[in-house]
Amino acid sequence: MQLDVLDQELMCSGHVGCPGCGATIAMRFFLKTLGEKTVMVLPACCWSVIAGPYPQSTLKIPVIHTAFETGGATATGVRAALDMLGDTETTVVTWAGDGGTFDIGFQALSGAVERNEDFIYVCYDNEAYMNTGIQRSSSTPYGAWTTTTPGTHWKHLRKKNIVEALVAHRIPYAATANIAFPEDLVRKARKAKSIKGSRFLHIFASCPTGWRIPSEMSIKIARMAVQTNIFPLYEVEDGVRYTINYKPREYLVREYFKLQGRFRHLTDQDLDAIQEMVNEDWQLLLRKAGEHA
Ligand SMILES: Cc1ncc(C[n+]2csc(CCOP(=O)(O)OP(=O)(O)O)c2C)c(N)n1
Ligand code: SF4
Repeated sequence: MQLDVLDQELMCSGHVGCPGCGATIAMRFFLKTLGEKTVMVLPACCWSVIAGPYPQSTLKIPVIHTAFETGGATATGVRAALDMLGDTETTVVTWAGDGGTFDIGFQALSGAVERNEDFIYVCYDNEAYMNTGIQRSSSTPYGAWTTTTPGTHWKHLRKKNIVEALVAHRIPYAATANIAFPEDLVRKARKAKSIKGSRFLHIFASCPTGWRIPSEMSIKIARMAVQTNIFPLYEVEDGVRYTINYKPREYLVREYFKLQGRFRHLTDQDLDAIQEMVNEDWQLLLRKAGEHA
């Protein structure tokens, strides 16, 4: 399939992300789709650094660097200011990591979407607080090593289901996307842009540095997250209408886990337990979408 995106690049070369950084790939596709009439709010995260030091910027759109916990509130203010100016064309976007979304920015995000503020919130999910040295977040998956879940204290809790938390607010549009499925990502970014009110995109973005993987494995591993049902591709409209966008061919989760240093310590028994959790979550999603296994 040919990728139907604009030829324009709104992200220049020369960014300072690590080689193979999924967060940079996500940004490139997203901005190509959104276009130049976009204002981006960036709470503290890797992207605060990737974009480059002021006055330089790898992004050819206006960017507001803001405090870690304020992504939802800052976007609300930017939208209100644009409305005062009579600007109805510009799209306001918050672009935040999982720490800034699942944990520390959740209050501002929840408040903003409960008011159905008119903006797109994108969480690029690398499954830990990477910018400050790989600390565990509530997005870190069961089984993962991080610097705050070291040795035998690897994370023994499941990843928070952030899309379901947003769906509970009954926002007009919530969806998952993945850097290894660019056509799907572009379609969802375009759809989000066309809708008014609060929209949420949860983009799976591999992090070679924090996941202890070679940079050239970034896309393969992101693809496997979908193929194993660890990160299903789906969308939810108005908090009720579920559509599953991709039906995987039952790869085993251990194939995904064994490629990553952050899961190296897991035993066969641990992997069996994780497989059961993934199967359970998939069955639940099928039921919500009104589908059968
Ligand atoms: C209130 C507050 N606490 C802590 C920090 C330090 N800090 C800056 S970026 C960051 C990690 C961000 O993690 P995440 O949102 O997952 O994005 P990532 O770095 O993984 O891209 C932290 C802890 C901060 N800037 N503000
Ligand atoms: S630490 Fe991870 S998310 Fe941050 S720039 Fe490097 S690869 Fe990207």
